[in-house]
Amino acid sequence: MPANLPPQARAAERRYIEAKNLPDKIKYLQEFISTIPEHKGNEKMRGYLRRRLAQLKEELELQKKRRATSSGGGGFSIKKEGAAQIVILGMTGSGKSALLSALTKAKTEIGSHPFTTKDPVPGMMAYEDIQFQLVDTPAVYEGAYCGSSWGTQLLSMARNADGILILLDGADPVNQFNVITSELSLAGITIEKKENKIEIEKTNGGGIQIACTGRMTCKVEEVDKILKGVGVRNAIVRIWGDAGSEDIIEALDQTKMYKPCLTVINKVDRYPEGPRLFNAVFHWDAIGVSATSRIGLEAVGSRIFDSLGIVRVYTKEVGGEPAVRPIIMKRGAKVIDVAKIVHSHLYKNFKYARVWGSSVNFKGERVGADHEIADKDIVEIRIR
Ligand SMILES: Nc1nc2c(ncn2[C@@H]2O[C@H](COP(=O)(O)OP(=O)(O)O)[C@@H](O)[C@H]2O)c(=O)[nH]1
Ligand SMILES: [Mg+2]
Repeated sequence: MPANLPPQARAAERRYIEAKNLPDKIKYLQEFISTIPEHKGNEKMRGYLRRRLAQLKEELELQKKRRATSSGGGGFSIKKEGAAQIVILGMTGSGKSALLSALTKAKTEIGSHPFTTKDPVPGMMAYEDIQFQLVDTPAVYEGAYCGSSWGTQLLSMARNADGILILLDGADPVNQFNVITSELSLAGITIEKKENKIEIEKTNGGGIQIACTGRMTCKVEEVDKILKGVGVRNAIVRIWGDAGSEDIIEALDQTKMYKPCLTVINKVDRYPEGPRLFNAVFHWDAIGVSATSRIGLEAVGSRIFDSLGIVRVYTKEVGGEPAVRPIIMKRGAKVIDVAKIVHSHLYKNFKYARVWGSSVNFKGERVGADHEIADKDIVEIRIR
């Protein structure tokens, strides 16, 4: 492992990680690679960085193309409505349009010939007391990320969405999942929540502390150097599973965008073994449905809700009834975050809150600003 990178490589690495735009990222990554001494111990690192460089270059091309096409108008854009916008991604014939029809009132064409759907079509799907906006789209195809037609627009729509629903044909779920996730990856989108693997929490002192549940494939001093290189002197680095220096750099490099994702395997009426085929290959959560035979559809709403990592909060005034419509917040949000969203006055003068729901032990329990709310909590904020 590159334990002894020369200072100019460290400096280039730092500029690379801190770069705010793609051309700079590419420039500094090239510089970084060229300053890493060529010996055997560095090969894995260089290999990883070269692949990353190729990806960044492709992304830049994509951006240029997008700009060129958007000036001519005609880019896909669907105004967001409801609690979240979920873009349905799938290959042609997987049943995207059939799924939208089954779950919403939207009118969309279901075809027996490929590429029936030419433009995105939104529809609202009710889940308990909220609604999700599902968007039916033209098919993903191999090479979509650099495609000249709708491919790039489709993937940029996925970037803008709150979540993705990957729809796989039960006849061929493994191959389709591979194609779709690799197109997403090439377009800079990841559906794996990386924060779960490595978390870097800056602290005020104590140096660099590492907590790793697996095996470190590089020396602790190496992690130390990488972090110091980007100006982080004190931090707790939590790592789930095995990790090496490449993973640390990747964790610091935020150019890949995470999107919550629900994977759905369609046509279980005809291919009941689809989910089993899929699960034999991927350790990845997926549900089986049939859009046309209406099998398994009741699970879709709650699974979308779970994958988004959101909670519903109902605010309440003293002596009043809870609001009918919930506020949608990120899981992990605290009472003070609710106050901030509702009104700056409540936030500035926050004293305590009373909470009804599963996050407290008894109804109307008094809690402080840092109390973490749970889904369906009712919150009454008291001010000074
Ligand atoms: N057997 C079966 N066929 C389905 C199902 N869902 C869709 N289809 C059929 O698959 C074909 C393609 O569906 P469509 O919704 O147009 O696919 P899209 O290209 O992904 O929008 C149509 O002939 C549908 O009737 C399903 O759950 N079971
Ligand atoms: Mg369609």
